[in-house]
Amino acid sequence: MLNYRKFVKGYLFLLFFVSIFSRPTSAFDGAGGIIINEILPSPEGPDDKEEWIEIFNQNEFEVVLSGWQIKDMAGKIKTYTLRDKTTISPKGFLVFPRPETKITLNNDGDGLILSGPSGEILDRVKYESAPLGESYNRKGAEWAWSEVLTPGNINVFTKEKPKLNTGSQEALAAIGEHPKSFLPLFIALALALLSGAIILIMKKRLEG
Ligand SMILES: [Ca+2]
Ligand SMILES: [Ca+2]
Repeated sequence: MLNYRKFVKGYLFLLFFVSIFSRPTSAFDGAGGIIINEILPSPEGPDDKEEWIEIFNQNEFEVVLSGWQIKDMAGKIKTYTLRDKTTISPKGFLVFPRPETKITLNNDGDGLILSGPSGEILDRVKYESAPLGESYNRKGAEWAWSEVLTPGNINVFTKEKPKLNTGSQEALAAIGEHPKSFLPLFIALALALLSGAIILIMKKRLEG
């Protein structure tokens, strides 16, 4: 015979965990969902004037980016700190031109790291060589070069098969956004199963 009290205890324990893990994330709590979305390392014109970096806010809320940083990975490494109180609107874009960031995107391979105010890495991208006049675009979990440049707008792709960058995919997996989104689902499922079991047991007890 299953112990009814044990089940109730377990149920309350689970509720406790749900209350901890399913707290809504605010703009200042981890600040996930800001991604490097498109970069232009090798523009048709002069690199030192026409390179740019686009970031995108996947959230449904505005995020304040005070103290956030963008840093490149190769050659002369430069860290750009976003201006204090910089905001990015819900589902909005921000484009940082090279004259502002002073970050050089090397045409023969480089990368970018986006980090939050505490230095936590929130996104990164790497590329091996940049085709002239093409931007590197995020396409879901993948990245692809595109002849259509869309600074400040939704990315557009002109090529059928994207050149995959496994490095950036690994980095994406490490960001931790996905496990976070699966956890509440898993807990909800566990709760549903447990609730079902409790109802069955109570029903049996009532019948008995
Ligand atoms: Ca360049
Ligand atoms: Ca874009």
